[in-house]
Amino acid sequence: MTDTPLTCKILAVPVQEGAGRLGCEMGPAAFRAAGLAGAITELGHSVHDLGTLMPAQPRDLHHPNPALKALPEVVAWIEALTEAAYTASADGFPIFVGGDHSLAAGTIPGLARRAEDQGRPFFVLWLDAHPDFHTLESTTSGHLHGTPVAYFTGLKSFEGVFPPLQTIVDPKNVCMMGIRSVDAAERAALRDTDITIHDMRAIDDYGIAPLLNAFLKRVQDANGLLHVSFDVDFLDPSIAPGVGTPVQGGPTMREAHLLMEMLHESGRVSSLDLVELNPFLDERGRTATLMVDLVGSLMGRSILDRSKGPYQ
Ligand code: Z70
Ligand code: MN
Ligand code: MN
Ligand code: MN
Repeated sequence: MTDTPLTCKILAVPVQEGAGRLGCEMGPAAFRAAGLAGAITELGHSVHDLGTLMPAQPRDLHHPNPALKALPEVVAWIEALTEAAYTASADGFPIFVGGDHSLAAGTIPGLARRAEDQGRPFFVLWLDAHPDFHTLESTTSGHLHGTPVAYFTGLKSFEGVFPPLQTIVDPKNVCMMGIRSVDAAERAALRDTDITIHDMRAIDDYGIAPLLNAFLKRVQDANGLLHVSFDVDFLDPSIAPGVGTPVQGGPTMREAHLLMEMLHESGRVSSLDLVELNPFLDERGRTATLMVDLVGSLMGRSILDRSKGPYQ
């Protein structure tokens, strides 16, 4: 258990070109309005606002898959994000506030490169209804937010199109939870990876806690750094309606808080993506407010004082 105060560095990333619906670019504003910074400082941490990222200059890019949407624009965001994530992770605890999930195609390679510099194994916890494991060839929607995991785990499809990866994330170090919407091509491709995938079936069968504990033990044993990539559509849409691609049958508020509390207690989390909040589709800010509450749990809020350990 760690209660060391953190220096959180919040970077706003209003990318929405990777998603099929407009509105994610308002994500950072909604997180701000819902009190993200205050929820963190209230717990004794400090917050540095890194402001709003701008994408690089889009270049002419072509790919044989005609379905691909906004390829030059998304690649321009990824270029800027990779650099920004690398720089921001030199010290402190970076929080990347999106924006759609194509953001993770920039943050994760930048963070992985930093971890490699520091000689630390790098792990990713992917919280999402979707595995986002399409290649540039396999996506039929063409929405690039459906591709980041295939890219940062080093699939060849992206070579010469997305920025070259300085550090590939070992698929064995990636754990997905909450998965319940998988396209046929993703399902086939996931059979051939070493990614740990806990779909909703597994969560129903075993519960969040033992599945997460097993992964956290691996991170602990390796003295690893852990990045959490939190897609809001991980949550059940009955509690989190403000997303572009809601999928029924997701984790409850209680499961999500438990998960965040356990992550806090592990002391292993070193960076965070908050993505796919779509304030256009939210109901009176309830999704943004819930997400801020969940960040509070990740940052150390607990119902009772647990400093003497659990269940004393
Ligand atoms: C679908 C596609 C997706 C996030 C939706 C959905 C992908 N597999 N990713 N929301 N974050 O369009 O490729
Ligand atoms: Mn989509
Ligand atoms: Mn996603
Ligand atoms: Mn998703």
